[in-house]
Amino acid sequence: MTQWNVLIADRLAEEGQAILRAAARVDDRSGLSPEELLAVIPQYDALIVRSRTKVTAQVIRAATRLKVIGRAGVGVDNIDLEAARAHNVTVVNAPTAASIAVAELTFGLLLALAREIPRADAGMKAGRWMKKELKGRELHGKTLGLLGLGRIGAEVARRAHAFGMTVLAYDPFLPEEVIRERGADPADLETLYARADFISLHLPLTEETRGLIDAQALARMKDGVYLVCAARGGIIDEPALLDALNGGKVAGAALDVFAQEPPGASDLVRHPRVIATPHIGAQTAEAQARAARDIAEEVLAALRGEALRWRVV
Ligand code: 9EZ
Repeated sequence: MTQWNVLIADRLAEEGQAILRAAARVDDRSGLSPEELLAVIPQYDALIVRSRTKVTAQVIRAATRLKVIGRAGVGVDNIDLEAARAHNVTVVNAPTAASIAVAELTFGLLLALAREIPRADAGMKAGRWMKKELKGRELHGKTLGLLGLGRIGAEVARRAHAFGMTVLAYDPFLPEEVIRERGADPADLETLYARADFISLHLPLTEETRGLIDAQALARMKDGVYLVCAARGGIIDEPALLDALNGGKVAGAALDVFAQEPPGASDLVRHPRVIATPHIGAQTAEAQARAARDIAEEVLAALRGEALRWRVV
């Protein structure tokens, strides 16, 4: 009986490695260089990566035994999908593993904005008691506008209800009844911008959504709106957001993702009313373990020729 050889090219949580080892020969070579990958890839039936390893057309051409590439997470922009298709290599990902982690970070950012928790802490660490300067706002009674109501947006909506918020959602890919089932009132973009006190983005970056939050969109929002983005860099036009912060239209913004990552100490990141985090949405022990488990199961299913939950190619 021939055994499958599986190459793990980026750090994968132990939960996933155990599932793979029960069914295949597994080499954990996380951190290997592009040259090393090219040299060893001909031996493998399956390749598992996160976002670090670039799976180029050259790698796929050299991969004469390769049947499946698994991405332990959502984004597959580090994999040449055209080359995979041309060489009959299946590509699978683990798109749902981080939904709770991202929804919880979103709430952390909403609360951090409303109560200025980072500024309060920075003051304390500098020996200052900023009590009088720290008058926040409550989420209770406010309207949260969600752009995108997929798995993450729906989890955010549930949590918003627990905080006593009214939840509006715009998602052109969902029927109104599904938006209602997920706990939000359907709204068109204009209405959402006009009514929301807090706006959070939960949509993918596509040709249609790149720069969706531009100067025009910002101008339609309420004065003093708070923005949260833990979705993808590039959805927000960052220079337009900086102008809207400086002009007083936007009261505060919390950003986990950036058009360029890392963004460095940009004017936006350093802005006193911006809270910035280094793309930590999926960075929980639980989400990483779930992504590893999901991708291990999906890659084995592909090797066995079974039905796939998350085929990309
Ligand atoms: C676009 C979207 C949501 C959206 C949601 C999904 C591809 N796509 N685009 C604009 N799944 C809100 C505003």
